[in-house]
Amino acid sequence: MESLLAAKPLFLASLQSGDYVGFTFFIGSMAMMAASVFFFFEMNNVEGKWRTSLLVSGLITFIAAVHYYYMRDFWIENGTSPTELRYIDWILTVPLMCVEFYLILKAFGAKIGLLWKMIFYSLIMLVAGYLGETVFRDSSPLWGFISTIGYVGILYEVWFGSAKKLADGSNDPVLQRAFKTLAWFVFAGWAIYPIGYMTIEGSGWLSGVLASSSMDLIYNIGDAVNKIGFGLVIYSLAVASKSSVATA
Ligand SMILES: *C/C=C(C)/C=C/C=C(C)/C=C/C1=C(C)CCCC1(C)C
Repeated sequence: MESLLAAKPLFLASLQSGDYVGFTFFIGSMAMMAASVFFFFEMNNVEGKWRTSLLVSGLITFIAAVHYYYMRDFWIENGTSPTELRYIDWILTVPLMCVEFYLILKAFGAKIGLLWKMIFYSLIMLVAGYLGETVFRDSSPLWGFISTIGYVGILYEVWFGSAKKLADGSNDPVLQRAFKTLAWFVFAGWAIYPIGYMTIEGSGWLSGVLASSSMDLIYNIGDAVNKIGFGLVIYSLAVASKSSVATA
């Protein structure tokens, strides 16, 4: 019995004061969990056509909550980046964010091809980023560049491409406002991640300027802003469109 207790890892006890990255892993896992509960429960308070969008918002934060739970422990135990868990999370949640764009534009003629195109760009972005952080660490700028091509593809879709055109053609000011906010999240919110990536020790452009431990701090901030913020925009859209129907 005693040896069993001794073998149990006491992660909570080992969060050191001054471990700010560790703090953000704990805050992140709790915030993602709370956001999921919020989105799941609020599904009942929005009009039928918005329920799937809210469900997807909740799934995004829920998938992140589970990964943060593991990443937290990984960080406490090793003091290094949980790169694999991070990218497994992103490879699930980023395509789901593309699904959000597709869902809100579906009523205005979005085709499934748009969704696949955005998912394809996400895969280029994330696979190249993963390779640059792991196997090809010494040439991380090159892989960061390839990753950025995927990122720019998504940016193009939501700022100038077919997604943008569908939103413009919708004649729905509530949708247009929400779409614009989401497009800003992709432009400014997602741009947080490459900054984290550039802290890769040795080859990263910011290596020596920022400590390499700031990578996880930056990624954690990015995830909180983007996953919870993005979901809240969808939620506001659902609520606003309900009241605009009621007052019409
Ligand atoms: C919830 C997770 C999200 C929204 C993750 C987004 C991740 C990115 C936008 C990552 C982008 C990267 C680049 C554009 C270049 C360097 C490598 C990455 C993968 C950090």
